[in-house]
Amino acid sequence: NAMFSWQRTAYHFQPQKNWMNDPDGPLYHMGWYHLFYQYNPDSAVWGNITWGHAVSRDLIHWLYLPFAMVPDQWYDINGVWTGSATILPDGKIVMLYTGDTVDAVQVQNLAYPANLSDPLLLDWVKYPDNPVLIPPIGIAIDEYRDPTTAWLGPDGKWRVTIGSKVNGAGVSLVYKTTNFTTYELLENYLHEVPGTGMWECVDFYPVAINGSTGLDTSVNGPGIKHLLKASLDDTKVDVYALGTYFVNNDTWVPDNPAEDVGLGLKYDYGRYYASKTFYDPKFERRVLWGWINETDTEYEDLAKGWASLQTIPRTVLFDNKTGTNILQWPVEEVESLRLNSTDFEGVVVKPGSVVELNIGTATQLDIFADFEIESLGLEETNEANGGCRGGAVDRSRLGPFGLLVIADETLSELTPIYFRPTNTSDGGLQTYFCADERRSSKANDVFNQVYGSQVPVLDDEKFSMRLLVDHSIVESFAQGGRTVITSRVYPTEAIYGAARLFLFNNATGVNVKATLKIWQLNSAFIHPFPLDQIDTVKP
Ligand code: DQQ
Repeated sequence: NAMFSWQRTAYHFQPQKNWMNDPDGPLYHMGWYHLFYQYNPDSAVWGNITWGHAVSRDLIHWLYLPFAMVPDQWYDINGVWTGSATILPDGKIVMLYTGDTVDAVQVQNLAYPANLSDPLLLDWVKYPDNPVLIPPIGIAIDEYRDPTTAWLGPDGKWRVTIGSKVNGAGVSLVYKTTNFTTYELLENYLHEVPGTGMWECVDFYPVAINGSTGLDTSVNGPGIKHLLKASLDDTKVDVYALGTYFVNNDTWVPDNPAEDVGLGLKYDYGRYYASKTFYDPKFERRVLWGWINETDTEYEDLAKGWASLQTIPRTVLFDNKTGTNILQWPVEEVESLRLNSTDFEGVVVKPGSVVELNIGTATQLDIFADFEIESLGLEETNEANGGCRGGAVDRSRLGPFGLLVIADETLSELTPIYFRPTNTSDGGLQTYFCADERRSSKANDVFNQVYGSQVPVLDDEKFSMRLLVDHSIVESFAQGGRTVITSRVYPTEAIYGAARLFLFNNATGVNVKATLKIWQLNSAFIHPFPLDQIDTVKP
């Protein structure tokens, strides 16, 4: 539908048409990255869930393949739901996924590639004795889904964890297996957090405390923390915590109980859900996929004929400067889209002003921006930090300041991405990183709010952000990826050649000095695989 064509993106993964949700079973095999995804072949709203399938050499350019799995068995006829891949030491691939049965019971099923020597993994076989797991006693039949990638314990047995809910608490059940067809349920949960509700799409993996590489899922030992992530069904956010995994009884304990899973950090403070990581052996990194859900209405999604996107994949590393969070960063391959760049050195933005950055078209950008604040010598005020809530117009002594993206010349539409620091009583700073989407669209049936959270800014650091702008999406990374916000916006004026980029400073007591490097980004190649060439693909 041409009416909404400007809302399609140029380098984010999305199907040609219809509905997509969670990323499923991402993996690397014989030179190709595989992405499967929850897909409705028939409509732009959720339903008939099938596994879409696409492959890429570089995580940026994609080729759509025929569906990997469709709902065609009694144990998944209501949907081939979310699952994860495990690569065994001998190279075999095991896919575990949730099926919604003919009676709407959530069960876990096993599938594997028909031909492991096919780089495209075109054909998938469902294990004839599926399901391999059914809801155990005490677990509701509709609260038992999304098996993780398995990891190998010191006893030679694999572990898989599956999210659920018990008495309002989010829990993660643990099973042991040697063959992926028969399983033993452990007495303990991997972890449980009261009041957090149903845990969907649990993810569990090690991160190195010191080191710049990611770890394969079974790696354990000294110098390693484990990250536990859950997607909270009640509030539709992806929450995580870092902690210690005790192999003796397969339990996990958070470093800081006050910041336990669901009580502390989010992967992303914007529109983002049902994420999943995989280990990429090619570049020894852990790569995170996440689903960007819509904030317009179903009616509009049906009218435009499609809904939802995936983020640019992100590498995940432990932040050893703060010791309390991970760093997320767009995979390096996105840089292959870079065209010409423009530098701005020390642009001064006075209190209450806006400065246009003349870069031409501003719809496909990779922006690096550093900000320093210069006090105007006004009296210190001891103002409370309202955080992001008041939006970009909520003026205080030190902020907000940042960028106005996907804005039109008259600023009738704009999305401010900004920092809002406040002095603390001990003389330090507390900084929020925010995205104010309330003026991002003139369309009146779009759900708009201010998103964001605190971000640690260390003493020797400038305020720094990186933004990936792609027509109707902004992925914003503060301080090297400590705090991340994905914005899904629906401009009606700030489209194509009319989109502009500005600096703004709404602080009352500081000048802001901004230094930027901005690349125009090319579009990615995302097309159906040429089917006449499918049989000739070499690794
Ligand atoms: N989406 C899948 C479920 C999962 C949910 C169904 C999360 O397996 O729990 O499409 O978005």
